[in-house]
Amino acid sequence: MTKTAFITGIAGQDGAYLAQFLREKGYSVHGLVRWDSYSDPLDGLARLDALGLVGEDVRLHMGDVTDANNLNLLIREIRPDEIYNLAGLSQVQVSFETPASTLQINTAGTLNILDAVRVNGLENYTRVYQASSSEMFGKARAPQNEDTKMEPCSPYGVAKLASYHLVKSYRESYGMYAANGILFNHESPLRGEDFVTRKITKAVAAVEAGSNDVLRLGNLDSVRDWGDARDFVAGMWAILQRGAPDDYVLATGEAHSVREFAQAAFAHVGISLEWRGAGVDEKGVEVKSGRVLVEVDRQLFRPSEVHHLLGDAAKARDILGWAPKTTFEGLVAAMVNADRAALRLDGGASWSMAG
Ligand code: F7E
Repeated sequence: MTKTAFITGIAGQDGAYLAQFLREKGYSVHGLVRWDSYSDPLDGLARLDALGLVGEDVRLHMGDVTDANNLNLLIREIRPDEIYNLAGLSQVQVSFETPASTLQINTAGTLNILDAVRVNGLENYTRVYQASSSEMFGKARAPQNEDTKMEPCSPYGVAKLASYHLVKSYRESYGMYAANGILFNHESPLRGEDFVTRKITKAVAAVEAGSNDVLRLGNLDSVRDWGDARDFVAGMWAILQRGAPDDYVLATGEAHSVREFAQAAFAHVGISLEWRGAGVDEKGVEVKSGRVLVEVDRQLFRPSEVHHLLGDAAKARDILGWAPKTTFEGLVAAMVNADRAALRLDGGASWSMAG
């Protein structure tokens, strides 16, 4: 029988790849899209478009996770077998500037979904996946797994941690199949340009094409466990296929600094970088020409930073049989190559270092 999935945040990186993955598995896919994605479909739905998911492939519904009534009616109408709650404010830096709306979207939004399932009497029918995040670990020592004490240090991390507990609470109180995927950073060519990986790969492609701009970054020492979003959406699905709900870390188990990511991305286009100076005066310099390609910008530092994220996904490997396929080098290469191709397509006309 055809299964039905409902994805909130379907217009985002993970939503688009998950929709593609589920369509390939024969699911009927419904997605929640905010009005601004609808009103500017060229921009808002660009990722679904890029994956060829148009027309009949996904049924899009206008709405918002903060609108409980809207969600309630949609979930009653769709009666999904599986809900993937991927909607949310995903930029940690922005969450410091808009903490109240971050909690509204990333916590109350989750509550609205869980409650819509409950009040519609679907608690024994609909399975709920919650996009929890490694940002919840905050200051906790690496490596982190499901048993690590969580010490979030951003409004984003706090909001996600509250949602994580709501999921556990609904699972225990109402017997719902509700599960957390605690995902470490996962990237792709569809990543937004304000995340550090995509900002770097876009800049590298531009430098190769002749741009004279300097790439300005914040904390180069920050260490992240970066995986490929396409591997991770398969893990989200696997989390909902077990006999009983549980929470799982998804991560690659390999960590690199922002500095290393930038170095690897430039190396991919044949530019060898060396680092000179320290702190805010540190610069990434092209070995061959002595030209400065990377500078540190104090404005891009966060009020409080998660310094070292490195995931231990042994539980997902042992129980779900999940393991990422893409290597760090493979991810960097895929992202740089996609940005090179995009630049060739638009002739470099719309490129800018901003973001
Ligand atoms: O930052 C540093 C920055 O914004 C990574 C989201 O998907 O993963 C993501 O959150 C690191 C941070 O991702 C720049 O300070 C340096 O230490 O790419 P990011 P994130 O904050 O780790 C988690 C798991 C999520 O759940 C989130 O939704 O890079 N960094 N220079 C910079 N970061 C940005 N954005 N821009 C810079 O110029």
